[in-house]
Amino acid sequence: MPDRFVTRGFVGRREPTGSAQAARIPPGQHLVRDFPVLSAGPTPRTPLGSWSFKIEGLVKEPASWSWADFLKLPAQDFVKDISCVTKWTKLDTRWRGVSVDILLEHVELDRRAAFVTAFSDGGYTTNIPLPDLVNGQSFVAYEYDGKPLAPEHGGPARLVVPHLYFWKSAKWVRGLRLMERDEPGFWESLGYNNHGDPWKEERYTGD
Ligand SMILES: Nc1nc2c(c(=O)[nH]1)N[C@H]1C(S)=C(S)[C@@H](COP(=O)(O)O)O[C@H]1N2
Ligand SMILES: [Mo]
Repeated sequence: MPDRFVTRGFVGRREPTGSAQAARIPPGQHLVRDFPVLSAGPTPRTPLGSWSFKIEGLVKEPASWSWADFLKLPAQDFVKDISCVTKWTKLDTRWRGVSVDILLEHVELDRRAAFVTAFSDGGYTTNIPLPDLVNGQSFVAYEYDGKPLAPEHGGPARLVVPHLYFWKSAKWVRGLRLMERDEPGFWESLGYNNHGDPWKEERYTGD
């Protein structure tokens, strides 16, 4: 980072680190430029040939895609800011993947469906209210920064729910289960907040 060796006053056209950027950092968070890895266990390595993505639970018929079928779904590029409850925020992360809206078009939701549990290889789960996943708010990503998503960051595919703390963005995600009631996932059972909005600092149970 050569910028560090230049007196700030002389870096004329550099993007100001002042108000515009600061306004994008949720309370209690600090900016990082690297991409930390936070995994509760070992990185699972499911061969793509046995990978699938499922939508199950309160749907008329479950949906399931193989890796090859998943790649045929309409994909989009997303540029999003992400915030981890351990207090780092990273701006303008670049992803490619499939909007959860597109995935849900393939199922008929039961009218009782109100919450979602995302489930992953390795047994990780996280719970998210259905309204927080729809209308362009979340996607299943398989590329990061123009390259296949690295295994330590959740590759081959991970959920990304950028407006909630990053523990809601399940790495190695294998499906979404529609449910009537909210059911705490892995971190939520260990004292983290059921919802996790960084702008409201919903870090722990009871925040
Ligand atoms: N399957 C799975 N997903 C996970 C985790 C995990 O341990 N296992 N950690 C969560 C947490 S706490 C964070 S902050 C982010 C970290 O993602 P990263 O390692 O790509 O930065 O992934 C989330 N998703
Ligand atoms: Mo985290």
